[in-house]
Amino acid sequence: MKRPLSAANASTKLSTRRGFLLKSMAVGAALPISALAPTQAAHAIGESFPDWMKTPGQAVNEYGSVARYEKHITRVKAQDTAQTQLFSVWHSPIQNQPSIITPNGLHFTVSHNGVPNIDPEQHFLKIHGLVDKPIKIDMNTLQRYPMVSPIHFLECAGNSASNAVSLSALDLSVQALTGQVSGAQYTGVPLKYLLKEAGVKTAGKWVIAEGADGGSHARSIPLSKLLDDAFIALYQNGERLRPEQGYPMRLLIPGWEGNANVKWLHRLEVTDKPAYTKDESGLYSDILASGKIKRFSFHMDVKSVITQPSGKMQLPAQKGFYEISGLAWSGYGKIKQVEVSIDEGKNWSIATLHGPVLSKSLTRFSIPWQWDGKERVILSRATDELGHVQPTRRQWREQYASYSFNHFNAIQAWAVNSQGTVENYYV
Ligand SMILES: Nc1nc2c(c(=O)[nH]1)N[C@H]1C(S)=C(S)[C@@H](COP(=O)(O)O)O[C@H]1N2
Ligand SMILES: [Mo]
Repeated sequence: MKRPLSAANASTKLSTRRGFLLKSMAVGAALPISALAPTQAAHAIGESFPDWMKTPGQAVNEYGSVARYEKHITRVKAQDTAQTQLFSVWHSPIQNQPSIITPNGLHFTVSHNGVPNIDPEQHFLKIHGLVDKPIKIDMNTLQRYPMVSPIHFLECAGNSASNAVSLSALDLSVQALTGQVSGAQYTGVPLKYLLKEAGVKTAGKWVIAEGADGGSHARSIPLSKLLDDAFIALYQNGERLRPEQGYPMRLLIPGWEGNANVKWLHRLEVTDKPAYTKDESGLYSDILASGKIKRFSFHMDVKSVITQPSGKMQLPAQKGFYEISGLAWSGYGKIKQVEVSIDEGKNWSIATLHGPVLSKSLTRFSIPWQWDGKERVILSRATDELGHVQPTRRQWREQYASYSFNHFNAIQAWAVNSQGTVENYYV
């Protein structure tokens, strides 16, 4: 990452992309060794050959795994939640994710009653209630329906909760603070096909979705959303859902809070009103500043976070070139713009969005930065295609009771001190 930088060049401003490209081209042109074959090049620079160039490699396994040098990149358990084997919350290492897709083994996960071990041969999906013809579908039959394959983010409503309620900014990594979000390409059956087959009666307005885990996790979803873009996911990133993600099937409700995306789905009951289940009237509801409770807050709001550099990181040099990069998403649609500030929000520059920029999906952004070695507070602010803009932490907290923690989407600030240490910071 480090690039040569003369003192005269040092600037507190974000450097222009063009300037950066010109500089890196000049560096490349000065390396004639790139023109030589690898073995000749090793001789030319006086290096001996490492073992792997002199011995045969290993055999391939049936199912691949990450390189042994990358095994330290893992999910971590949430630090701010009382956890048991049953209620468990694990965060994705988003600081190591330079992409809109999270590898399946690193997807964040929240389970309220452990991970059930479901035999797909014995698993059915029932659709009943206010329908003309109740249906019961087994996995083999479900596989024969037409499927869609969109890319979406999934985020727990409680993501970043400690930034919402902790009065001082906790010195934690972006993974610990905001790792309850992941991105994946799902493949599954649109719910409109199944609901049409069952024939929803005119009185039907809501659907109660229930999981087959021991606690029967259940949520009420407006019928209109299920007929719009919701689907039953069977695959995630090209393989069958992992047990933690709801194998053999889960509800996928694009852009809506994680909790409504019922895993291990086994029952959809069409009703005329919501059921007010435990999860929609307790833990996952928002308490307003007035003390009133919002009944439903399904959408995940527009949000972004700089993942490089981010909390607990140490910049490798005292000053010089860095690329600031991160992820943005909105439960309402596409990300339109991400702005980055390196002076605590006084000035903002527009970051590059790296495509594909998809609706209700993670979107990667980046911007080059010439760090002058002085203390800096860096922030990112996302805007979605409907014009929603990330609020400041103060603006966010004004809406809610001081102890309300769900749906926190305020601007995340990182303080970079003159030693290059990066820390969580409130603006
Ligand atoms: N059946 C069932 N579905 C569930 C849950 C659960 O405990 N049981 N947890 C919910 C919560 S709180 C979230 S944030 C998402 C997490 O999905 P993931 O584990 O695939 O990331 O699943 C939701 N669906
Ligand atoms: Mo959640």
